[in-house]
Amino acid sequence: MKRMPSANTRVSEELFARGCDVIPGGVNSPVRAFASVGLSPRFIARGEGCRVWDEDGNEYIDYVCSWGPLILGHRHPGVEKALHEALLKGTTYGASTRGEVELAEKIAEALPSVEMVRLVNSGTEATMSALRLARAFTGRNKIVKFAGCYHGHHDSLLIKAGSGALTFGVPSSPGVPEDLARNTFTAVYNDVSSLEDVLAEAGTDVAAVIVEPVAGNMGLVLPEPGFLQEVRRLCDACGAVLIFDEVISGFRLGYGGAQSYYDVMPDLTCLGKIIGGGLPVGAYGGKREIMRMVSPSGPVYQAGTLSGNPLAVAAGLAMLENLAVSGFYEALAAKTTALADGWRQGARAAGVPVCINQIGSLMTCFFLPDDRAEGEDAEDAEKDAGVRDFRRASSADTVRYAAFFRLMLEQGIYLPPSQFEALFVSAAHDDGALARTVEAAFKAFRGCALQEAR
Ligand code: KE4
Repeated sequence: MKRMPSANTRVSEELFARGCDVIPGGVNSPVRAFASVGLSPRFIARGEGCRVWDEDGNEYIDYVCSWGPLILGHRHPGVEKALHEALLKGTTYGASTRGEVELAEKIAEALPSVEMVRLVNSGTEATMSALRLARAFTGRNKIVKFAGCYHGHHDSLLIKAGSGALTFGVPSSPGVPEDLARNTFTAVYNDVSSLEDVLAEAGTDVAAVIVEPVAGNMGLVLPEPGFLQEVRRLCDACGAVLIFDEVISGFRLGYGGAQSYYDVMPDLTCLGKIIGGGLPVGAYGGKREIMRMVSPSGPVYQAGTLSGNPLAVAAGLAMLENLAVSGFYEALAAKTTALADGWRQGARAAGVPVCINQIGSLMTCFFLPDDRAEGEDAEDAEKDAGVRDFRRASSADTVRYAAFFRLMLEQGIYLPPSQFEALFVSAAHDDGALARTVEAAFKAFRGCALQEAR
């Protein structure tokens, strides 16, 4: 999409130009490039509470929050204090530390299905390791994922549904071997019969089914009532390991993650983001009988120079300590519900058809294609639209989302630069920031409608 010029971004644009010379796409993770919103990316200089400032001094209310880790906002005093104290002792030892044991204990205590945990350095490492472990534990090769769910960038999961009748996978990225892709099957999120068909097709060789219990990577899509319970039942029936990828939902949806929220217990859970308090951490954990197969207690090899890094562990422990507070999640959910309701009112007032999915402090505003029946108003469109799977999510109007994003950014509201991401609310988003955001949304929805009318 053409990059639109915008005022007062000279330093960000200079840095982006320099970055493009030495870093692929000028960024260290693709979504940061702002490609789908037609702007030059903002280079962030600092954050504080619910706000960030870019290199040109522009201030924004931040709803990316580093894609999830910063549930307490930027520079939380407790997290910062813990980091300072850890730093005074050193940065890394390549040896075990007290903090790693304490963080593993806290995770096992919080997540009902987790008896043992291994710390790694990213969500990708967590899901990659969990799949290897599931294959070793079952002695099987095939895995099943769901279209629209993202589990990091390792080969076995950069797969999309194959064409034609067979649903075995094809690579969704060059560099992924075809014959590896054939081991990955793709089902439809929220469609139990599609999972039944895929499992029937994959036969008795399915090692694992991996799912985001609350899907955050096609935009936010919630599990329909009973869906997760059926996934659990079908895994039990075929002997596959059920892996919950809770990299987003872990400690986000509640202190016990999605597995507690929906009361569905996976065999393995993958974590990241929040448990590192803003530093690089991932984790995978689950039943003892499975986890003890991981080296050195078992034959499944997995290792990491900085796994359980003392700084990241200190930040993670401080983060979790501040989350295990009565009423914390309820307050966060209430803030986000108010934000979602305000946006719905703004969209309705402007006659822009949207579907806003929200759970806890996660939210996505899907801009619906304007294929409403003649005379159907925005409210009906939202009601009957319901974005509940990848097909519906991927039909969202990304051009209109980009227009909305730009209009919000101009008003100092920094949203995820992609229609297919979730927006994150933190405890640092106070009523003033939320009210400002709703006010800006009313203007941005009106702006979208006016742009369309031209
Ligand atoms: P990382 O390797 O990026 O730490 O985690 C991969 C991952 C695994 N599972 C889920 C459910 C995830 O959402 C992610 C990563 N999330 C994206 C945002 N949707 C990270 C942002 C980015 O890629 O820059």
